[in-house]
This record gives sequence, C-alpha cells and structure tokens, in this order.
Amino acid sequence: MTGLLPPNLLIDNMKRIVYLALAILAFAACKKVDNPDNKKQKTDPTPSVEEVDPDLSFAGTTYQILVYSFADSNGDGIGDFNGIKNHLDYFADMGVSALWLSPIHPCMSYHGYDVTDYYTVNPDFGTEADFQALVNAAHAKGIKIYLDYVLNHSGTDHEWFKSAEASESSEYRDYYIFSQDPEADIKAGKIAMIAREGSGGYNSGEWFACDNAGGSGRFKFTLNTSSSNPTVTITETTESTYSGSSSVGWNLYYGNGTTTYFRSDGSNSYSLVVDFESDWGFLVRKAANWNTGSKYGAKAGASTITIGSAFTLYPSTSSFDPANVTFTDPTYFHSHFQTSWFADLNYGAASSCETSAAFKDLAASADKWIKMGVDGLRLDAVKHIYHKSGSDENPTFLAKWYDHCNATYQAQGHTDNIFMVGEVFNEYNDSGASYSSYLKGLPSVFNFSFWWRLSEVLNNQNASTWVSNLVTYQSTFSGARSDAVMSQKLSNHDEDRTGSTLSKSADKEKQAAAMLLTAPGKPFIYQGEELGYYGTKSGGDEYVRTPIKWTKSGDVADGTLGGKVDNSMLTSDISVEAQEEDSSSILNVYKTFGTARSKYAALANGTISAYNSSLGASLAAYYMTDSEGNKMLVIHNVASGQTSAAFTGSLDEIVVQLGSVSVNGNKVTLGGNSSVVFKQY
Ligand SMILES: [Ca+2]
Ligand SMILES: [Ca+2]
Repeated sequence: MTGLLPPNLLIDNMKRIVYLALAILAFAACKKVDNPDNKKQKTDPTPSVEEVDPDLSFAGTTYQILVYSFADSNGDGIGDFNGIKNHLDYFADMGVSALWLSPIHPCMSYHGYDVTDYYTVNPDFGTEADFQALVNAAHAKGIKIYLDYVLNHSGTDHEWFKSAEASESSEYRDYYIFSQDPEADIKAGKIAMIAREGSGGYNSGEWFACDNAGGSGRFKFTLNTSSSNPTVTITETTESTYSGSSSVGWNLYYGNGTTTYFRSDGSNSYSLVVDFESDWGFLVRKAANWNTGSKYGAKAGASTITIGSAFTLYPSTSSFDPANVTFTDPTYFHSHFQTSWFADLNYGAASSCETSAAFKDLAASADKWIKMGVDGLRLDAVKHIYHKSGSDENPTFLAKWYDHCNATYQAQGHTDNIFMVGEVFNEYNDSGASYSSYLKGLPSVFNFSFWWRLSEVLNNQNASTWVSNLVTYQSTFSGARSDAVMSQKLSNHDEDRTGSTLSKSADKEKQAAAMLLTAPGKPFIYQGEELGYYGTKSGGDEYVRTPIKWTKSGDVADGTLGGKVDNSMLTSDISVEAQEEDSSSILNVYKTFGTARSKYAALANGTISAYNSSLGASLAAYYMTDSEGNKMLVIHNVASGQTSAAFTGSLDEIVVQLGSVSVNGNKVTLGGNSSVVFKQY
C-alpha cells in the first residue's frame, strides 16, 4: 500500500485541497448531520485509497514522450533513455502509469517515423542496455512502457528497401510495393495492398520512381531553347568536361543535388560536358530554383531519353509537375504519405498477411522488445496499412498482429493482455463508424473527436452537449468490443498545441486537464501540455514538439529541432522547477487530478452516466461509477463567470477540485472555469 501514498509535494497539495474543502464545508454543512467518520476522513491527507482493479489497468493515465526532446542526460542536446529514467518520479507525481515513447529506432529524420532498423535503438538515445535499464526502472515504479511502432512504411534508407529497390531478385523485394505501371496494375487488381480500392486507388502523388532508372558516363548535354518546349540531346563523348556560369541561368540538376550550368553557344543553344552519375536521371532548370516555369522535365509515362536523340522537355506550371528524365523505364514504389522518404510495406492479401515475409520480420522485431519488457504498442497510421481504410483488411491485419504480440507477451509470464492502441485518425463529426471497426483488431484506438469537441466546449463556454458526447463515445467503444479502451487526449505531436487552441488561457488549459482526467477512458498527456506549452504547426511541426524545460535556467533538449523552438515561450516561469513551486500552476492541476484519478476506481476506469437534470449551459455534470457501484459526481463550470445549481446526493466529500467551489445545503456554486468531484459513497 505504501506505493500508493503520494509524495510529499502531493501531500501538501492534497492538504490544501482538503483544508479548503473543509473550510468551505464547515461553513456550508451547518444543516447536515455531522458524521464523525466522514469528518475524520476529510482531515486525512491521504483520502481513502483504493486499488485500481489490475484487470482494468489499461485505463491508467499515459504520458506521451518525444524521446528526442524530453530530457538530455549527457549534454549533447538530444533527449535520451537515461534522461527519461532520471525523471520517472515526475510521472508518478501525475498518477501516470504508462509512457508512450516516440519511435526509438534508428531513422532518417528527427521524429523517427521513417525507421531504418526495427531491431536496434537509435544510438542518439543511448544503448540497448540503457533502454533495458529504463524499462526496468519504470517497472520498479509501476510504470509501463509502450513503444511507437510504424507498420505502414519504413524509411527508404532501410537496408530492406535499398536491397529491394536495387534488384527484383532481392529477398526483400516483396517487402514493398513496386510497379512499372501503378495505375494499370491497381485497376487490374494486381497490387494486394490496394486491390480493394479498385480504380479509385490510384493517386500519382503516392508513387515515386525507384533509383534504378538513371545513367552514368561522360556525357555532352546539348540544349536547344528556341521553342517553349526545349529539347535536350545527350551524346557519349571523350571531350574534356566544361560548363558555364550561373549568369547563363540554364542548368542541369542530377545525382545527389548537383547543379551544373550550361555554357552559352550562341542563340538558344547551350551545352556542357560532365562525368554524369545519377541513379534517378536528371532535370533541366532555367534558374537554380523550383519556381513554376523554371523546372523542365518529362511527361509522366514518357520519361525515357534515348542517347543521341533530341528529347522534348516540358516546363512546370501551376497544374503540371514534370517527371524526372530517365535512362530506362522506371519502376515505381508506393508511399501513401506522398514522400520519397517513406516506402509502404507489403503484407499481401489481408487474409494471409501473417505469412508474408514483411509481417514475419516486423513481428520478430516486436518480439524482441516485448521480451525485454515492453508492455504495449502505439501503432502509427493503421488506417493506411491497407489502402482502403473502410474495408475489413486493416482490422483483419491488426487482429493477426495483436494475437502474435499478445502470445509473445503472455509467454513472458504475463496473465493480462498486451496493450495496443491504434492511430485511426477520424473526422470531426465522426459518429464512431470510421474507427470502431478497428476495435475488431485492437483493444484500443484514439478518439480524436474528444479534443475537438472539448476545445469547442471551452472556447464557446457551452457544455450543453459535452456529457451526451462522452456517453456516446463510451457506448461506441463498448458496443464495438466489451473490453474496448477509449484512448483520448488533448493535443498531440501532430496538432496545434492545446495552449494555442485555447488562446493561451491558463484557466481553460487547467480545466481542459481537469476534464480529460475526469472523463471515462484512458487519458494521454502529451509532453508539454502539463506546463501550458503553446505553438502551432504553421512554422513546422517542430513548434508543437518543444523540449521540456526542466529548470528555470537550464538548457533544453533541442538539438534535433533545427532551431525551430519558440524560446520566447521557454521562460523560467514555464519550467517544471517554477511550476512545482507554484500551487496555482497548470502542472499542479495535472498532479492533483492525475493523482485523484489514479486512486479511485470510479475515476480510473469507471463508467459514465449523465446527471439527468436540466442545468445551465455552462455546466457539465455526470456520474462516474466503478464496478462495485461506487459513485462520484463530477461537475464542471466552463463559463468564465460563477454559476450555481442544486444537486442530489451527498456533497460532503470533495475528492479533488479546480478553482473555487462552495457548497450550501444542496446548492453547489462554482467559480469561472472551476471543476469538482464529489465522492457519493
Ligand atoms: Ca543526450
Ligand atoms: Ca499502406
């Protein structure tokens, strides 16, 4: 039981809350029968603590960590495993029982969603031994570790892809999706991952030419610009190399970003001689930029140049992006997210996906981490694994993936099931139909509607539909699967920050935390939300992925963010150190509500039901009830001004509160952006 006692700071905070509640109730409860037992309970700084049912421990609060920008232990500016390990008490103080780590594998970009080896750790984050030490230290504190797993695609620098791209006979060729004519192959049903999409599955932006259509040799390029469609002619030569100057403008772009200017040979005639080497071909430009009208290349499907013959070039327009000029017919690979840094993985037909080489390899990599103690996975972009997101293919795939991982997990001696949550990005007005089918494959998916609706509630100061929304979300999940876990959050790494969406209102940010942490389901706290960070994606995603500022004057782990950090936000006041000293801080709301949630089964994994009585539009009131029937009454006032209403049931014991709350008989008065939880058992 001692493990459930809050640390000293929280005892202090709980004392404040309890004393405040006592002071209020001493004034308000004069008509009530004084219950000595109840009174004793209220003066206890550790109010009746209940064990959360271990079978329902999925519901525990999770903290989403960006490993690269959370905490740097060795001063190289990059967050790392030891940095997380050094701050495990930070999570315990918020009642957090699991950490979701951003991808830990070697990768091509700072964010990690272009993995180059699923079996090893990114050396910037430490060694495998460091990772194991983190897992062990977290477990010792009752904190689980979830990894972010990217199953839709790997990075194109992955050795699997490099081998697959280089040769049709590569043992990895089937790991990816290749085609010389994607549109025709999709229409013919030849591409298993897109077969269910039919002719609508072709999008030219999702296909990239492999680096196998280039050429090499000492070539003379001759350019004739007398027409609006210039021609380029390549001849093999033994001449010495030569080129022109940038004042000419016309240039050849090839290889790893090489720009070589043409020499002017008189009216509309240019030439150069280079030792050419480029595995993707070349482009011609009028100036050294990609502005409309500057880029010249091929028409799609007619990109192959013949040595010695003039080849007609087409300039870019607002509606036409020229293709690379190639030396042989290119093969294309599929990248759903329309970037040549990702290559979508190929699992064949969903009904037999577990027999595919890619599935087996990815599953073996997951086994390694589960055997090291990993407790769960967050699966990236699962609605895009198979192209038709509304078909049963992805749920079928995910069920097979889950069963494989769960078998490995239980072989380690676990008696519970492995946790797994899928990112199924859904639309604002979603009734749940688009993501609930994914619960056939996984025990949990994110409920993105939660934050969109909640931000409206707070910004409009109107909570009239909030409770019915929560009840609907709950029934959508439980209707899809009896053991479904509704995962929800405020903002995450792909969205504008909560602080920005709420116009930097600390009162609203605090209440957003209180409403997240008193809602049914499994809350995720995104790194920095608890400090009131703000930032938007308009200047780059990095601005919503800001490092934690641990101390008032210390450095932050911003080494991977390329300077895209808003240092005007990272003042000493926003630091963890400053907010831990300030009982009115946003951080303190996460701690008090997070701790309360972790201690009461009704809050941690209870069922919501509406408080069925008409209330003012700014009030949301509902019950959270645990499996024993123990009931909490939760009330939020989302208006900026004070409001009151009468409530039934015991109002004697406040479990946790935000802002000002007073009780007079059966009347509860809440100040602006105030919240309260009454224990009614
Ligand atoms: Ca470091
Ligand atoms: Ca895919």
